[in-house]
Amino acid sequence: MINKIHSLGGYIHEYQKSVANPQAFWAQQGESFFWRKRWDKVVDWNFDEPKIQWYVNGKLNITENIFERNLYTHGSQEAIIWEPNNPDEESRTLTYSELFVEVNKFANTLRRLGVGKGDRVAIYMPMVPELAIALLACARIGAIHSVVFAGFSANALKERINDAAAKVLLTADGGFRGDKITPLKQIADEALTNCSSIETVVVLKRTKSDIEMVVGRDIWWHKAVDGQSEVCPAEEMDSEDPLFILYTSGSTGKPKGIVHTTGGYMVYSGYTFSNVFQYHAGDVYFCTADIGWITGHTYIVYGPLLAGAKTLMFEGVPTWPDAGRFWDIVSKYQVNQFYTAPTAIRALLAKGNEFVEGKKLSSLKVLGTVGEPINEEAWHWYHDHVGRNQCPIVDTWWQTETGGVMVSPIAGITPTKPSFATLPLPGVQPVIVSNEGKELTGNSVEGNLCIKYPWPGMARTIWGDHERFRQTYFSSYSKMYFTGDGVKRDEDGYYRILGRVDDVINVSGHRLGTAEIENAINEHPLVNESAVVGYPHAIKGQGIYAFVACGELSTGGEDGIRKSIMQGVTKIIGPIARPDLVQLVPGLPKTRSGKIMRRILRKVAEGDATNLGDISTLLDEDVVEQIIDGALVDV
Ligand code: 6R9
Repeated sequence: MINKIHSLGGYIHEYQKSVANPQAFWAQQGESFFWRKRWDKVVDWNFDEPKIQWYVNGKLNITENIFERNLYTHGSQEAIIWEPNNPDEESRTLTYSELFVEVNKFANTLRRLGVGKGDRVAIYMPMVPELAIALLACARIGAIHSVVFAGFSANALKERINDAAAKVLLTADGGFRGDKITPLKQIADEALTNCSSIETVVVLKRTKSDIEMVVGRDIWWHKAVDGQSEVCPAEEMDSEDPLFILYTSGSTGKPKGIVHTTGGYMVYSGYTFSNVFQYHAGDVYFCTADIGWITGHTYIVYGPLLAGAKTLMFEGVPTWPDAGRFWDIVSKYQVNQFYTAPTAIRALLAKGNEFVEGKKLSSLKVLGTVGEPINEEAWHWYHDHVGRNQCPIVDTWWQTETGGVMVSPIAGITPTKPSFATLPLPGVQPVIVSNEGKELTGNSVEGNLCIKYPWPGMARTIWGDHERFRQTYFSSYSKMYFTGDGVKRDEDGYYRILGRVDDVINVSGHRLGTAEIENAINEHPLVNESAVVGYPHAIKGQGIYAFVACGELSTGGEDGIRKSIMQGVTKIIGPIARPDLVQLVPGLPKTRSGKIMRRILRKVAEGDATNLGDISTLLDEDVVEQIIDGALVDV
């Protein structure tokens, strides 16, 4: 059993303990799990190299903690409840015992394909139970999974496969999303024309799309699994052996392969899941994220399953067949904890109340949000119309790099305030730092959010590039992890996340690096250069505004070019990175030393050209005038 907080006093007590003696605190949390060999030392760290090790020399397998540890008590209970894209298709459930069998069989399949401890397995799949099975099968045999969100393009998939030098790719013939089918295998084939490390592609039949199978490389999932043993001994892992790689965007062009390891991630995902959502045995928990993102890894798969929970996995989208789909699912399965993103709430709010009214939502006890700041209007709608004023909202702040929730209310225990992530979880020591690197103590302060002590779930490195890891997170402020977010601590000591302070934008809860999008735009043959900024968007939170300087505007005129630029980005990264607005400009505002003055572009994109700040270093003021004149938002 994972230790649970039951009261505000209990939270305060645990928090104080965790700061006074982090090692004792995390040792106590570690005790809740099954270790083949106990750790010698709880933590060994410095933020200079940086070196971060938790549960040093502990030996374990995370799947033994999900299965062997839970089977006696939970064997016949549902582990995964799966709701298909189409409400008319039959749903599926897998009990812990059934899931264990599937995981073992697939783990044996992978072993037979020559996958062993430390090998990388790339996963490009729709939201079906086999996706969760794939993750757990990798973990069972010590292979490192690298899930690539099924909305990414062939090019993005290729980059990620090559960066990790994955040996096997797991995919499907296609994926259902609303009334569309994503041709996953076809996209994978395109990616694989340039991936020399891949030896085998395992293809799950899902959409029954017409696909090509490459002889000697591709095998069907069901055929590969057929006849495999239901028993697969777990590989013994060191606490610090990598569990998975997950790519995320940063302020420079290339995506970063964030590496999470086994022991610390296990303790952190299990502890935070049980506490933040106040999960009780028997509850049905539904997180609407895709397993292609960290939220899905930690709070659809690992956290809930470690806690022996019933975790609901949904294949489809919130607005198909209509905008009541989430609420139909909540009522169908009597969901108790529901976790989604502000962008989904805003999209559903915009469709009107008729889709939520009249739905049977009385089973709901806790509502959660993640991915971006939640605006007050969305918070109140969620609270009043979905939660019917009965459910606490947990606004959970965290990142791919943090592995699990960092700042959040404990459901029903921490008093909430709309759009505040409230207080740090036990074991988390946030600090607010000025741009000059000075720690701002006390309340009513605003600055950069850093963390000054390690926690077990934190990333350990960037795959293949530890120096970039150091540089990105540990060089801005001495001896601290820098999150890239701005934050305010109000008069009550509550934290409100203000959004990114670096060149990362957050579109519908998806992190995108502006440089990554610019690189894609610049591939267009007519483009000389470009600058991308975020702008306020009613549904997506931030939209993508691209300022693009072209040479000749001959082919197809301005509209044609704008369209082909958008298509180019979709092809190179994926539809999530497609700019909402493309403004063709005569040039970009630059300083005399040739730096793009993004501040000016951000202001224009926000629709405010009144106060552009100091423009004395600007090379050519006319360019700014022309940009303002041609702006695609009201300035
Ligand atoms: C889990 C996840 C991380 C970035 C993060 C921040 C933003 C996430 C938030 C939030 C305000 C919240 N973010 N949760 N901002 N309030 N509750 O989303 O990971 O995809 O890596 O994004 O998302 O800006 O730095 P990831």
